[in-house]
Amino acid sequence: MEGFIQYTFNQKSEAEIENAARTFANSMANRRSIRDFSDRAVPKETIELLLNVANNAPSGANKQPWTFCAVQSGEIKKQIRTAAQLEEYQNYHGRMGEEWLQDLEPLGTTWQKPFLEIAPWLVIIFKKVYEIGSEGEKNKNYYVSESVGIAAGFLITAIHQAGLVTLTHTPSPMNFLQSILQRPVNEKPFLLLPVGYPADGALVPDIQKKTADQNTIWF
Ligand code: IYR
Repeated sequence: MEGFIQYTFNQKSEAEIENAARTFANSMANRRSIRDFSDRAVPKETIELLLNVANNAPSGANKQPWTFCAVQSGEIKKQIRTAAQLEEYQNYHGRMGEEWLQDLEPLGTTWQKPFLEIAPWLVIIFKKVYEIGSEGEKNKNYYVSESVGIAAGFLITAIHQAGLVTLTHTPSPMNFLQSILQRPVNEKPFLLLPVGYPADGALVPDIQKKTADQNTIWF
């Protein structure tokens, strides 16, 4: 059929599939959001490979409505930390409200974000609300937040599988990322992921997740 090619399906046995699913589920159950980073370097090539995973995510009409900014520059990381902390200070001192602050208490978060300078890489994902064509015209993207959310999930998974750690950080509001990283008007900041190694002895909150069966209804 014109415009189609054969899919190369890697056929496994049922036992292999169950094994692979179990191994992967166990590995992913070990993933944690890390806020205490080491400054140990991660090669650019590794970040490139991880971004390849995210970039191959499915997206509405295959438009890939995202831009990844991979920041290693100490100068830019410092600018991002300063701007993020200015916003977060406001969040933690009134903007979030009591209920929100209480919900965050078990996570031990504060307005201070040292990981924005310490982590060797910051990956900032922008969503492209629309495309700007070669004549400056607006072209449509579809299901933009869903698509970019899926790509972000791929990236978080890839980071963990590679043996590195990250944090889904959403400084709020995060328009400052658009100006610091000089992104055009059709791109809006979506998520910031510091990527690297945990600090020696890094702690994570002792919190539990509901089990999948608590969140699943079978029909
Ligand atoms: N953006 C703030 C607050 C925050 C909000 C949620 I929802 C979290 O799960 C964690 C933090 C911050 O980054 O501290």
